[in-house]
Amino acid sequence: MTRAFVGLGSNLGERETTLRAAIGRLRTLPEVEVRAVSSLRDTEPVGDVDQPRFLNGAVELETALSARALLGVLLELERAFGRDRTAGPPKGPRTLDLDLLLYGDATIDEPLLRVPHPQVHERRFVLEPLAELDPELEIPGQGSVQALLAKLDSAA
Ligand code: PH2
Ligand code: MG
Ligand code: MG
Repeated sequence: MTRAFVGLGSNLGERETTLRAAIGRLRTLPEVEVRAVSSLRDTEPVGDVDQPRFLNGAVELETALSARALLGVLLELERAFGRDRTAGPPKGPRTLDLDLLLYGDATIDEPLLRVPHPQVHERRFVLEPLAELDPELEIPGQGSVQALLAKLDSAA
């Protein structure tokens, strides 16, 4: 079993209903155990697309799935909740975004799968929920989530 962390995001439709339902679906998977769920927070959109505010959070899992298989499950859930990757800009509004943030202490650099998720260490809307789940959590190659948050706080 591998400990993994998944980032949750939504900024279209009934955001909280969607995120809670997606967590419920993760709980039904035989190869996945949901160990903890962070609080959900309303966040300012980050990036250059003018879009609605997000609801963000994170979940801690134990899984028997490989990182690739887990990613497949996450993409399937995004589709099941109405995510259409062919519509709109790549970083634009979405009903459901499930990002594989961490998979054990693995570093994976494949065209369709990058772990740790490339922007984890610089995004408050990801680091805060992770710190709530485990402040000592290490982002491979970047440091602990609490140290990374402290760095963001001290940045101008
Ligand atoms: N996701 C993005 C782009 N910008 N901003 C916030 N606050 N939360 C997100 O989840 C988010 C974002 C693309 O994945
Ligand atoms: Mg995503
Ligand atoms: Mg994302």
